[in-house]
Amino acid sequence: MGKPRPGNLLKASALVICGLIMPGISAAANYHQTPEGQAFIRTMVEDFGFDASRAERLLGEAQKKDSILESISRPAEKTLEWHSYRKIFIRPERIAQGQEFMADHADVLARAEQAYGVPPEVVTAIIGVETWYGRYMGKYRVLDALATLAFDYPPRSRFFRSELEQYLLMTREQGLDPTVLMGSYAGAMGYGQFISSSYRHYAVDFDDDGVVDILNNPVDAIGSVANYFKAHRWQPGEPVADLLDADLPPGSPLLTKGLKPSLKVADYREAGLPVPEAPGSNLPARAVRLKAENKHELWLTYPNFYVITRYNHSHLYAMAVHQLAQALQVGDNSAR
Ligand SMILES: [Ca+2]
Repeated sequence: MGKPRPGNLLKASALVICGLIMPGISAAANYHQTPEGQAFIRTMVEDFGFDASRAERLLGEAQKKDSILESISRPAEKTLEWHSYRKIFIRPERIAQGQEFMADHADVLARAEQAYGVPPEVVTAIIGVETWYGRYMGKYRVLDALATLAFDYPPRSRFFRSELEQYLLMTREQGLDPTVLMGSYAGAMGYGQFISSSYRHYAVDFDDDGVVDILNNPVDAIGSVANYFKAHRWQPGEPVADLLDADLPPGSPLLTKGLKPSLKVADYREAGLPVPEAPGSNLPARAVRLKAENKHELWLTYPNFYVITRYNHSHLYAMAVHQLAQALQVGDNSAR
């Protein structure tokens, strides 16, 4: 990302989980022989000290995947209404397996909360939405995904060339083989589906074994997701969102544009909306209207909701994470 955006990738995992994506036709692309590929190799050599023949060999190994180009143009967040999107994520199996994940990793999740201030159910919900708790971390080679998008997808080629560059740097730093790591169609990796730049910026060695491994090591993955949230200003103890027993007409000035809250809780209270007592008047807030089965739901969302959208720039995504986290927490409480 010019700015890191692991969650871009989320879009990928949602579809993978739906079983909509199959790795399809691939072809030797000979990216190392194209002018763009040659320029990329020069950058790796001149700016980052890569060996020219190694950079050339890596790029030459990358395969073009047509299915990746098909997938990137139709992310679930842009094609589904809330009630359909919700069904992908808020379902009994995903809640039950999330509770298992929380029980299996209770100590690590508690340590992550202590270190980064992010509750166990929120970290678990992210990993649950992204990869079904590590069960589906992507079926494409990251090298193929990033090269295909870097060199055969003009609308975002600049971004993906940068991610490919970050990927080669990250694998070098961590001593990982860039030809074997697997990820989503957009190159997102591991339990929390970090893209390369986020891997380099936010992933942490949470078990202190000297390697940052969010693909095979759930301890590093948990610490890394929590660190990402802290870095994007998750506020411990602050609310995420409240469902209001009210509606607003489409086009109301209280339904502000943009994901970032631009009004305050007080503005919604003054407009007569039944906002719960807890959120402070000065807390930034944004009303979000979602299409349920037979009606609309009106939610008041707060800065922590916005933080979830830093993982994937979609309010549907953030609401799915929030509701899954709540479901996990309810189960956790009832088990005590
Ligand atoms: Ca580690």
